[in-house]
Amino acid sequence: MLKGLIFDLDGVITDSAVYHLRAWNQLASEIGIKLPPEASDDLRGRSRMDSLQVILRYGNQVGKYSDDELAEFAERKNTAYRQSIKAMTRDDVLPGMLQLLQQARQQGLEMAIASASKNAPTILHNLQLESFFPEIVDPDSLQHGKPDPEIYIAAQHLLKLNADEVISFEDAAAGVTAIKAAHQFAVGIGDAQVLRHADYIVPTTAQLHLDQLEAAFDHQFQGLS
Ligand code: B16
Ligand code: MG
Repeated sequence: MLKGLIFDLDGVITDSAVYHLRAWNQLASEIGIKLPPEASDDLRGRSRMDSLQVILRYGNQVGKYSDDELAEFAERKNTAYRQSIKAMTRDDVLPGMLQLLQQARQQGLEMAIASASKNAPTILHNLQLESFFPEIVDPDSLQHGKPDPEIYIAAQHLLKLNADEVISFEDAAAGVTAIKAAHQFAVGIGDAQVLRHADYIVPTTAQLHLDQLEAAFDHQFQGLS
């Protein structure tokens, strides 16, 4: 039986993924790397330092910099990113998400955030969504980033639920892999090919409807029993 929903933040609740990409592109060009279009899917959902390694790989620069230099690059990107998210408001919640959250709350479903972003609390504050999410996984408490399942298992434990009692939402292939490795029901939002391992895929958040999600979840659950 469905008892909880676990949400990724960037690309699911709001489109801060575009701000991440813009800030990474800026940093990449400053160190002489031109990112190809497919980098945008590779960067989604990865932790800050993992993202930096993805960028260095694209520029054949892995191993070129000291830890201090890497930390300075990450800090530079984060400063640019934080500047972009300052102007976010309730209007930046993606279509359909507020209704989904309100309906879920009315039905008594537990909700948590499983975001790799250390900026998640700031974004939730700017979007005025803090009251929906008493439980947010602290990414600093984790050993491994997505696609490792750790963050989704941690969110499920915060909600005190079992894997077969939650639906988790992702826009990133790495995130869907993480959800499936946690044995949870995965909803992918975005490109059907990129997110093909999800249990249920929609092109945008506007196509998310709680009744349909519950029907798909129940169908899969019955199929297993
Ligand atoms: P920060 P999510 C992820 O958030 C982003 O998708 C990813 O692009 C970013 O690098 C990561 O957070 C870390 O974010 O630099 O703000 O700590 O999709 O897991 O909500
Ligand atoms: Mg995401």
